[in-house]
Amino acid sequence: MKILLINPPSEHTITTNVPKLVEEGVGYIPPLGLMYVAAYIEKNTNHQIKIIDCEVEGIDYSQLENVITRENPDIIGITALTFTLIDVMETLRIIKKVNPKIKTILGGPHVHIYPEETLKIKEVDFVVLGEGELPIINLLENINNLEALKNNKGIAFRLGEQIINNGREDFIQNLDELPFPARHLTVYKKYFSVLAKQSPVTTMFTSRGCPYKCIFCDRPHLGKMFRFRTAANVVDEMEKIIQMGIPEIFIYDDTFTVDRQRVIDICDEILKRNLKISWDVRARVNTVDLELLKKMQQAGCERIHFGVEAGTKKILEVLRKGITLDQAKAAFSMSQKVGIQTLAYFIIGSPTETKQDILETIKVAKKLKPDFAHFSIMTPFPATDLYRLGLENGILPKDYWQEFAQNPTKDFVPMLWEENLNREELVALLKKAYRSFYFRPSYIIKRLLKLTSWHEFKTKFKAGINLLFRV
Ligand code: B12
Ligand code: SF4
Repeated sequence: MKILLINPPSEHTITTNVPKLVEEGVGYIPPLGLMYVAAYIEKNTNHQIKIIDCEVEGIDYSQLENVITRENPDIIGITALTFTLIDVMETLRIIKKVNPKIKTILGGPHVHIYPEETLKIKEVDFVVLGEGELPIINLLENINNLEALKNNKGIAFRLGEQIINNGREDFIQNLDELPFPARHLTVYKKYFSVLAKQSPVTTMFTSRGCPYKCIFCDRPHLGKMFRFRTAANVVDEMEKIIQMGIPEIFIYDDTFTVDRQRVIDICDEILKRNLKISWDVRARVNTVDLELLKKMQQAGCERIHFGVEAGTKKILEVLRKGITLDQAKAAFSMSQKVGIQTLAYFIIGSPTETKQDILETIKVAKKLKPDFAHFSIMTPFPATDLYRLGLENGILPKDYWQEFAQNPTKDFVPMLWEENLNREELVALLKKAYRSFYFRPSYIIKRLLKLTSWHEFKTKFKAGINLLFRV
């Protein structure tokens, strides 16, 4: 069979209707989930498989119709985020227009949260819950024999009037058994990011699952249990990436530093093999120390993204972040000391937060002296504790995400947490946060002095101009 995996055009991503001031993902980031699924299919079956990333390949909807007609696949798989559902539906509509016999499979976080709602979309034939690697093989074996799929975990579908859904497959325990993501099936030389020092960039996952309990966060499909790959396996993948001519890696693990010894082992392995590769990670301020950071820097770690979220103890507690401001201070100052760049994330408009609290967050953001700061307005995401809390206490009047999943509309605007401040006030404070962080002469001079290449100057200059015109 011929299988096409599609990352749809990004024309209707649901936003919070808040100006997108600085976007972490300015650039194009590879569709890692699809690359994992593709690699597993390649390894375990003889089916033909191809990935189309409409975003980076510059394919719009009219061109997509031609691509599907030309490729003439039997099956098409798509990743669905709640926020990309409108684009997913547009893609599905085109697929069935080209050939109604093409079987469609959706995977990703959205379908895991809302499987039954997703199966109400008539163009969806199957949804794959949780991690896609194991269920997709069962599904491909029996795609024309629904009776045989009836008892399988991880696959949901319509059978007559009934919806068959046996829940997700057990999590993969030994992540080393997975083949490396199928980068070779993508236009891997075209991925880049404003944050990167070099291009092209790629992404990696060295672990799955985050054990922490932040109230606003949900990664439903990969679970809360931290599962990790061994250092040798991680560094083998890095070697393959270098051989492909890719000099920089974004490690997108939810929290790279959960297990200190594993981080040291990975760094030692990179150093032992003498690999020249730049990488960055997402971590928590309470999981780093000077010795660890030094080791990471020696092994090529360029940047760490830390979620600080708020500048007051009160809000950190409300968010169940499990960090203190002292830990934040220490983490940023140690990173600076060893020469690792930092990016700090902050959220404004959290439960019980006042204007005074937000002004304090802006102050703390400047005091920590990160290289970059990212501010956003609290938007309750589906299936989070925050969303449940809002529904319970009436701050959020109705289950609007479920309604959206059932009946997706282009003009949908997610609610904010307007307990003390309304949308306009929050947007004004968000703009203030960006202005006061980025447009300080001391900050601008520091950044100019840190530029190391023409590529870096060009991408960062473009992002700076963009910001200037938006705030
Ligand atoms: C990297 C990342 C990004 C990158 C790159 C996106 C990309 N092209 O992949 C950037 C920064 C661009 C980004 C942007 C956004 N992101 Co994002 N992102 C992530 C992150 C951190 C990692 C994704 C990843 O690579 N996972 C690793 C792989 C292995 O997992 P996976 O992709 O889920 O795939 C597995 C399964 O889901 C399944 N599967 C997935 N697709 C398919 C398809 C088929 C056919 C099958 C069978 C199986 C299958 O099998 C895969 C292997 O097991 C996740 C959080 C997380 N931990 O997953 C958030 C996450 C996916 N993002 C999220 C959001 C909200 C966004 C934005 C909307 C943010 C915004 N406001 O702009 C945008 C949307 C961009 C877009 N148009 O797609 C949410 C989605 C929540 C939801 N309910 O849908 C997540 C879960 C984070 C969160 N809770 O906040 N993101
Ligand atoms: S915000 Fe980060 S640390 Fe908190 S639960 Fe989510 S992934 Fe884990």
